Amino acid sequence: MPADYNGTWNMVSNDNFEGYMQALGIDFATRKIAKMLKPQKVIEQKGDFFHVQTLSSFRNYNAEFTVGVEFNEETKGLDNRKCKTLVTWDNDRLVCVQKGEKNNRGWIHWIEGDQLFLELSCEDQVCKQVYKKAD
Ligand code: VLZ
Repeated sequence: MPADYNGTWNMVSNDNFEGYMQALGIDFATRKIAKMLKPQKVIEQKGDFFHVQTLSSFRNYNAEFTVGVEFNEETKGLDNRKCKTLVTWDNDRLVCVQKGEKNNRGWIHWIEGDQLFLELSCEDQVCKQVYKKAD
C-alpha cells in the first residue's frame, strides 16, 4: 500500500522559492508576487493516480499523473516549458524527474505526521516547502 497523500495542505514555509524561480527564468515582477504567496496543495490520489492542484490567489497550477507513467508536462503559468515527466515511488516518497531544457529539474514529496514536505529542484537550486494538513 502506497502512502496516502489525499487532502488539503496549507503552506507553512517556503525556503529559496526565489532561487528556484530564478533558475527557471521567471521574470522579476512575477517572482516578487509569487514569493509572497502561501499556496495550498489539494491532492486527490487513487492508488497510483494523482491530481495535484497548487492553488494561490495569483495563479494555480494543475498536475495529473500516474506513478510510473511518463507524460508530457507543460508548465503553464510557471515557466511555460515542456518536460517529459516521470513520477516514481521511493518507498513512500514521490520522486519526480522533469526532463527538458533545464538540468536537474524535479521534485520530491513526502509526509511526516500531519506535514507534507516538498523539495523542488532546478539546476543548482533547491526550494524546500512544508505544508500542514487542513482540518
Ligand atoms: O508542484 O511543481 O506538488 O505540480 C507555484 C504556483 C506552483 C504559484 C509551483 C504561481 C509548482 C507561481 C510546484 C508563478 C511563477 C510543483 C508539483 C508538486 C505538482
